[in-house]
Amino acid sequence: MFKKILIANRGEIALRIIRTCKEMGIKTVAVYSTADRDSLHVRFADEAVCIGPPPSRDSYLNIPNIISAAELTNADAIHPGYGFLSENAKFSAICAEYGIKFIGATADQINRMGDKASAKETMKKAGVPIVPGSEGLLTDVKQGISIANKIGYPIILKATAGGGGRGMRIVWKDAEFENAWDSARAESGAAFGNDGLYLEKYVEDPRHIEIQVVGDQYGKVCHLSERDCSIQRRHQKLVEEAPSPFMTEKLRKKMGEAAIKGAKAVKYEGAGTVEFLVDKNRNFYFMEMNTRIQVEHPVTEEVINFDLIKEQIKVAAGIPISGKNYEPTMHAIECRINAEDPANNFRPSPGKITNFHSPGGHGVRVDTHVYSGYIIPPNYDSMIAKVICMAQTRDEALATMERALSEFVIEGVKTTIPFHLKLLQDPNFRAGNFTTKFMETFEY
Ligand code: MV4
Repeated sequence: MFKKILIANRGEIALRIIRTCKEMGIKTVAVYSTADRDSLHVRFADEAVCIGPPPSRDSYLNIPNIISAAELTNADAIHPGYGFLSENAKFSAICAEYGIKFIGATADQINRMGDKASAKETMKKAGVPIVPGSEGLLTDVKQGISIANKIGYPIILKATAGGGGRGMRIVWKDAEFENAWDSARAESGAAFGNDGLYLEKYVEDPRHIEIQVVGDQYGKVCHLSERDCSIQRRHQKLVEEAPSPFMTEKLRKKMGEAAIKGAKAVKYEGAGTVEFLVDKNRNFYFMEMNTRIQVEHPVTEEVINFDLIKEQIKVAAGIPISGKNYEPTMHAIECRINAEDPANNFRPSPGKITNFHSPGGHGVRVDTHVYSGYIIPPNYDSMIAKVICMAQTRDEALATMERALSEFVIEGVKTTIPFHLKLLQDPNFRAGNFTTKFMETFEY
């Protein structure tokens, strides 16, 4: 087992990782930018190294500084958390080169899943259902229009280097194709330095349901059931839950098996997530595979009573998994609390938290790094807490969430708590009746 892990991240996920390391008897090294001097991850870790000024590219994305910090402190592994360097193939490769275990995917696995068109081909070959579309990248408008007519409109153009919705265009008819093509190409070229596009049938009004998987170093892969992440705004998830209110036992078995097949095809090692689109008839299609721990991992932890960070560390250390799959025995919902003003288009609201009282009690978990007096820097993501409520049924978990959010006091900055309280009143949300389009019409 590792003796010392460097956490190449900040905020709540850095704390989350430190907590599990402590329970496992592993020493921890925090890295921090000068904006995060007073952060809890710095205080909770056994050691801390400053890696640069506030901008991410100079600190949390600064590979030489992070590797130096690991060398200096003799860390034998690096946990990248989510975001930042967690899906950076170059960083994964450099860690390997320096004999530091990267607690995440190998450079090869990251590259194979990072290019969306080739990830889709890999999944297709493995027998995972995919949305009908172009085979690989499109060469020109003419070919695109021809394929669109074969599969039928509406279609969606996607950037192969994309994800998170950038470089995506929905096209309804031939006449719109060329404009969509030009703007998607320009957008993806500017955003990713890669303007490769592919095309697929547009699935109207789908749900976003993802399967958590874990693979070990010996080719074994299991699934740990699903999360429903359909409540999103501009490709930012707001609420996640497990199990999905749309799930059936039969569908979980099929999606779980598909996710395992896909992960095995790339000899996946570690914790990963296979994202699917699910249509109203419960047809499901591979969308993307994330090769990292995700923000919403706690909902899975709560419904199967399982520490996913501990599992990541164990498989990285070469411990084999049992191979059994997990079924949810509880219901869990997570509300992301962002320092944003929901009344003003979710505009970021950094600054000093003047008063803070965290909810608690039965069935309530709060993952956060903030406290009364904490100053939210403007440089990073605006998520300041995750409230995860769990109970035996969805209705009870919703009631617990309502109670927990109404207990939560955060003063000095605007937060998304009022938005969540309103969402909890919505009859369709309460009924589990929602798709990825929900936020387009929800009034708050
Ligand atoms: C789609 C789709 C409908 N049909 N693909 C959005 C992010 C990117 N990862 C893939 N996305 C979508 N791909 C087909 N063929 C609809 C979306 C989509 C979406 C997916 C999941 C969650 C929220 C979404 C919001 C808008 C569009």
